[in-house]
Amino acid sequence: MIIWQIQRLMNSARGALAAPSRNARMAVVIGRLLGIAFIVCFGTGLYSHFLQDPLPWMVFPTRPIGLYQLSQGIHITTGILCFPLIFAKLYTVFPNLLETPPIRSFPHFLERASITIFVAASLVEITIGLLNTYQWYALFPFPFRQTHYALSFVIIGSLAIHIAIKLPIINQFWRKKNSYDADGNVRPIAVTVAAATPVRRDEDEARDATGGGHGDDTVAPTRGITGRVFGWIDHTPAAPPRSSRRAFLTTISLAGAVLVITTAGQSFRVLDFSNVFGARKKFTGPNALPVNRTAKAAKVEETATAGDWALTVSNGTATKAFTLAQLAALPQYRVDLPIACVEGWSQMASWKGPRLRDLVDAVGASADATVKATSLEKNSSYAVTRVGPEFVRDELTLVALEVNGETLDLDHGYPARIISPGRPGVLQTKWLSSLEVLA
Ligand SMILES: Nc1nc2c(c(=O)[nH]1)N[C@H]1C(S)=C(S)[C@@H](COP(=O)(O)O)O[C@H]1N2
Ligand SMILES: [Mo]
Repeated sequence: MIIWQIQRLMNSARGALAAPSRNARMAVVIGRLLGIAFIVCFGTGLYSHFLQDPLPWMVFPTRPIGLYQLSQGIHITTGILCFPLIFAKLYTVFPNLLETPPIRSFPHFLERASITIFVAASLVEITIGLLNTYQWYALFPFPFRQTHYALSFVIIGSLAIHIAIKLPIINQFWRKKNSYDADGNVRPIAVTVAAATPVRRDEDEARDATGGGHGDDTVAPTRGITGRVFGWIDHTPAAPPRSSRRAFLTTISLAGAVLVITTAGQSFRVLDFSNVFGARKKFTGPNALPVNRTAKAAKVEETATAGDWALTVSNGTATKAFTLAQLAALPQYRVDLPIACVEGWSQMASWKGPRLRDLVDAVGASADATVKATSLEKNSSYAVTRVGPEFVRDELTLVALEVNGETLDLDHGYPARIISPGRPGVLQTKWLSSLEVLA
């Protein structure tokens, strides 16, 4: 029968793909790491998302000042680490793609569908995330943040289904001592549920071919083609060399370490020296600070340097305009706060200027007022931000006029910009034009 022939072909392909690191224990070991990475990315991603798109009742911590910087640094670094982990995991389970028959039952269909969605969504997610750190937004024709956010739920949902389905295998191979026999061979999968489709061995097929009778259909697990109930085929060849399993893990760890060492310096200062692939390099740029969007790109060169620039501060009908000289004549504060970009790079800087709360109090803002900050920049999603009361009232939130002991460079938001603790860089509006107190 043609089906059996295809099946035999697939089986021999699986046999050919067998490798010491392609076994259930390895899948669980890598899967655990990947699971942790996904959950960390999901949590830090949600935090970043809601800071930018808060639900009405949300209030955010303003201390420690580096909280967002840390959270986003972890988000990006863990996301980058997902690349070697996902490829390792795919390598480990790859022969299972050739499983035959492709779909045996409804649960089996669910299992394969959820894995397909999970793998596809994950690869898209980490790829667009990585491209985003290099600001290659133009490469994809959909809004980055909304897509990245929506996909994360697809991933977490299909991950939950995947884990639920694989629980018996995860459980069996969770601990090292349950995973190997005395010789260091990976134990076969314990098939605990009667198979919906009887497991057939090659001998059975051979007998079929020669017209022989059927053997016992309920076969005890044997290495090579068993464990079908939950879709796992153990691809370990007869004597799996422990050393090559170790070599596999070492390779992945090395790949991960190299990626982290060469990129995480954009987020973590200790690794600044080895940051060669990170999208940003610390302490480069005007005022010894990287620039995310230049004044030229934002088309504010003229308006920001106009002699009649003034910051309009309003609360209903009460309006005051502050010239640069008037802003500089207010009580000045110096604060150390990081710019922490959603794209992962961050840098500490020393800012100076009046407090935001002093400015809005001059027009009678209430203690729980939200402030809308508007930039001179037009037609940009970064041009307007809402500053929640926890940030407006914070003594560290400034309308900065200086950074690192110098007048703000035009590219850093001259004449004035918002700087506040614990918020993403994208909300630290540059080239301020007005502050409006919202009721
Ligand atoms: N008006 C305006 N403000 C802006 C931006 C912008 O494009 N336009 N970019 C934001 C982003 S994404 C970041 S990370 C910070 C970077 O500040 P810097 O360029 O001074 O380092 O500014 C923020 N403020
Ligand atoms: Mo940013």
